[in-house]
Amino acid sequence: MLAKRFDNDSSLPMFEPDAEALPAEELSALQSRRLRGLIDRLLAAGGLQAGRLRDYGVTSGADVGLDDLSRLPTTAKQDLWDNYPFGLLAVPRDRVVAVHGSSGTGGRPTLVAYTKGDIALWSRMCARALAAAGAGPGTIVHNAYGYGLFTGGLGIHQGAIELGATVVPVSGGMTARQVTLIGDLRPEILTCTPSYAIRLGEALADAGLNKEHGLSLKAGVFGAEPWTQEMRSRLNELLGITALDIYGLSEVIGPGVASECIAAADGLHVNEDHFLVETVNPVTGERVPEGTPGELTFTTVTKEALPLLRYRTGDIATLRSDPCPCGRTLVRMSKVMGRKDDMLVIRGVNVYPSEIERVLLGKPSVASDYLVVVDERGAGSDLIACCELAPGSPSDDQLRGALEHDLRETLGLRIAVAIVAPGTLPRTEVGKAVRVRRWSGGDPPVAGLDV
Ligand code: DLL
Repeated sequence: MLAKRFDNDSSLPMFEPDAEALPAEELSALQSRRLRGLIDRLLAAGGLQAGRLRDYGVTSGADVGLDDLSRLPTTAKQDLWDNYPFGLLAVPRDRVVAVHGSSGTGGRPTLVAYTKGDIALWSRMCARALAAAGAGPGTIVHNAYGYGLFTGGLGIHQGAIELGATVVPVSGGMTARQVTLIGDLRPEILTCTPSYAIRLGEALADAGLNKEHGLSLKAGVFGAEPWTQEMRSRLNELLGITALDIYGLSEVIGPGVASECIAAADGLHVNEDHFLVETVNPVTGERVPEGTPGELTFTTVTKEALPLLRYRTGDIATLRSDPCPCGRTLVRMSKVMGRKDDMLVIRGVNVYPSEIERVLLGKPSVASDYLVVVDERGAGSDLIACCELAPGSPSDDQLRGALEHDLRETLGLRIAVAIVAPGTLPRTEVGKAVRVRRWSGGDPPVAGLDV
């Protein structure tokens, strides 16, 4: 019975079919109603967002329709930092039942707050994602996202419980213990970052567990960092699963803003009944049409503690609204190409680390871990793509030249390739993978780098 759930069957039950497969006109009507409600709540709460709305001449939700959204003021991470920790609350402080956040670069985390209602909403969003991956009541979910302030662990945990699945709250790290638990409990769903899924897949293979022998996994729900189709192929092969993407950010709610369905595994359905999505030009802020890469911008129409109007995420993706075989009518976003602040500008050419990943992982003899070094020792910046040979691949004198050629052809940029000894590149056991390091002098960031 459970096995059938993972057969890429487009009739798989949705967690909330009434919302996930809503006809377009009903969805727009619901969104406009909720948007008006949000504007009224923001105005009533006072503070930063109310002030900005009034500056734009908005004094009531009734002033605003969905078509006006792209003309309303935006919010950004800086607003959360400036109002740290509780300055943007739209409810009294004592209605907040939990805080979460993401580690900031400058020490202080970006903190977000939840009411009981927000936690219930978040649980439903994560239950939707797990159901879209084929999980249902009783499905064992091995949850290796980190538990704590990070939203990954507890978000998926609550979603699994909401769905009635059986969650194994193993958190990140301690890989040997994870291998034992996967062997013993036989989970069908694995949830973690894609980089940790590679780590775990290699450890499972070393322990003799693979898709031919003993591995029970059917699907993976991977997110919190950018990953490519080439990484998907690797994960599918290594773990014998369908690897699916899940997207989210603390400021909007955490994981569960958008996720892929196992029926198509082709773009992430945005839960736009709760999170209105736009893509905008990252420089001008103008809305861009479907299919054009732009900065994802979300309006949280139902969140209580920390509702945000037009939150500029910094994440670049495209949107598409063609029908999906799974029957969901929700708009789909592409995989995230990268964050606008992760974009490297090298000799005038814009490059996201994920574009380099696509080329490197396109070659089966290259291992899945890689690091892009920005060599800043000279006058300008140069890139060095560091990789290792895949386990069991014979050394190949041509490989480096072939990769440099493919990188130049694909990205229009000369990028040096360094193939370093296996095990040299940094591995991520806990938290998000680090894909870029800067080298402005002194020792190279990777041992054995001889470029
Ligand atoms: O990473 C929430 C999450 C947890 C999503 C588990 C999916 C799974 P933050 O720590 O606030 O929240 O980081 C949010 O991570 O703005 C993106 O830049 C990046 N990100 C999240 N999911 C994806 C994804 C969580 N699927 C930031 N692909 C976001 C690419 C992602 N980037």
